[in-house]
Amino acid sequence: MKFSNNFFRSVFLAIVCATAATAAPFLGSLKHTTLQVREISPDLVVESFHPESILETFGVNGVDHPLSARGEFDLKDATVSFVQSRLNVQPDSIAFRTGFSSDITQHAFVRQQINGIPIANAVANVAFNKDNKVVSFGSSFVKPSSIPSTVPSLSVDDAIAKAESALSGKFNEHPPTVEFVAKKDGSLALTHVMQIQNDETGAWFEAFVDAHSGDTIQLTDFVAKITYRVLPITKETLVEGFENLVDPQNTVASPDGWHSDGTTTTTTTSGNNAIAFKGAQTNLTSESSPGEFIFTQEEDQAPTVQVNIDAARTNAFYVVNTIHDISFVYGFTEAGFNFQNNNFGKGGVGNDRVTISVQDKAGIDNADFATPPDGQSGRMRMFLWDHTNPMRDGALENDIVSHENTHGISNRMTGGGTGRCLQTTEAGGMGEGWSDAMAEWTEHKDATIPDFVLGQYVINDPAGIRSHPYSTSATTNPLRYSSLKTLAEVHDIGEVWANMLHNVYAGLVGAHGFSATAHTDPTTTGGNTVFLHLFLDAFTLQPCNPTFLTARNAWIQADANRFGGANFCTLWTAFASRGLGVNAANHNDDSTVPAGC
Ligand SMILES: [Ca+2]
Ligand SMILES: [Ca+2]
Ligand SMILES: [Ca+2]
Ligand SMILES: [Zn+2]
Repeated sequence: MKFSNNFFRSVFLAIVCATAATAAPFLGSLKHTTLQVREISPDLVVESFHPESILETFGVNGVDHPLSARGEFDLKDATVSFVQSRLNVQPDSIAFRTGFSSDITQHAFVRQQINGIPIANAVANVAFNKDNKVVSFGSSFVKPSSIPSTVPSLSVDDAIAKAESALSGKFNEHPPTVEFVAKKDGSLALTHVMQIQNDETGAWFEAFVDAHSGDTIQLTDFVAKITYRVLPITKETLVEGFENLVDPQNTVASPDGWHSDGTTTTTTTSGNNAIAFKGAQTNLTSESSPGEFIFTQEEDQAPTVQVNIDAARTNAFYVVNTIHDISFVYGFTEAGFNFQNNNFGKGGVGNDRVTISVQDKAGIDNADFATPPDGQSGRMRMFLWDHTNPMRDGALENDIVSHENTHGISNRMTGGGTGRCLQTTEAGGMGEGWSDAMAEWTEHKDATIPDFVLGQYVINDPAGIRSHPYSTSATTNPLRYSSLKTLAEVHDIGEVWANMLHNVYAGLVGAHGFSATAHTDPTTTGGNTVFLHLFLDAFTLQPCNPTFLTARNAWIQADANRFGGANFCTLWTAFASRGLGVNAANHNDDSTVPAGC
């Protein structure tokens, strides 16, 4: 069987462009897709490099791997042999990291290694269908131009001290590792890798300190923030109305409910999937009466009066648990790197429920979510918003809570639980887009496709906090793929992606109608059900640090895997309608759909 030589082409391209960057401005689209620039201080700008990732997809039937003729299928052996043959690399340069099976596919995540030391930003992911055929292959493997000594000149303690000083934070005791980092110039650096946090600012980095020079050369930023536009305050009230919901938990996803980890049962906003608190994690909301968390928000009172704090903790706890249960039945499971303390023996790493800090004092007019690797809690912080008097609480706008929570899903599912794979500007931008799109998904009530506005309650403005509503009208929302030429900020890029997904959603609901029970029943057939399946399935297929192009291709392949390609033309038509057609590239629009669509 013949294999294409995409690997060397992509490495070659990356090196050529890196060299060209010294003489001419870095090609705009590559800057978006391979770099993350963090200005830590006037003296320290860290330009983290992520080798260009490729995604190959193999349609409904998939392709063989070199061990296909064997009777027995072994995920690890099959993956290593496939990657080896595809990239023409030695088997000892491929380290199997983790794998799991969804209801329709099997997934493996590997990393490139040299002398047994992994290259942090050179990874690959392979998906197999139920017939054990390869259906997709993502890779950011590199061909290094030089390799430093594998014996650190600098001790790990010295490296930690340097990172603490450079990043104005403290080492958080998470065990450090030694890993290579592939750099923009094609060389490798040997690094000590450790997590540095600053409790005051909320910063939470994974720092890669060169084990020879002591410089901080690469960062993983675990924190994703929501941002806002400043708009005139209006008088309109947008509270949509509280309801008393009885037993909203889905016991398929949360077998012991929301207040038990199987051993300990609470009567507070603390459980297996999440803990909602204010200040210290001991400051929880307790039941108002046995079996009830009924706290009626006093809109005219400050958010900081007791009943409003309780309403905020209760609502945030409810939303995060609901998102847990929805995403669980669509594939964000224990083995799929989700957030739970007890994994009930079903794989993955536990002890990582979402911590929800309401009315967190670290910020204002914002919220954020930090996604460290599987096994460390996702950290959600909700702030107050001061556009109104009294101030408003982000924990009471479900859009905001859902948006933040979805950062945890996209960051965990892309790349197999490392939290390292939505770091480039373009991938981080899509991260914002997925978060808005998930918030929108949860709010649909029927087959109509109203324009969606995010965050109108917190700023008391029907226009919300984004530049445009998400809309099927190109007049209401003119954003297209080519908008990325002029957008550099992750939330702005996210709006382009979220608007495309709004149109994908509209196409699917137009084709299949709406399932009212899609939140709990993934076997329903409505377009909203189809959408959420593809939404989550595509995370696991796409490569580390995807682009709009590879993310789109992951959706197409996800549809091939789950629905036999039934939505091929619906998906292409929607993406192409916003410039992401067959020939789109380098942030140039194309509206072409495949032949036959
Ligand atoms: Ca977990
Ligand atoms: Ca809304
Ligand atoms: Ca809203
Ligand atoms: Zn965000």
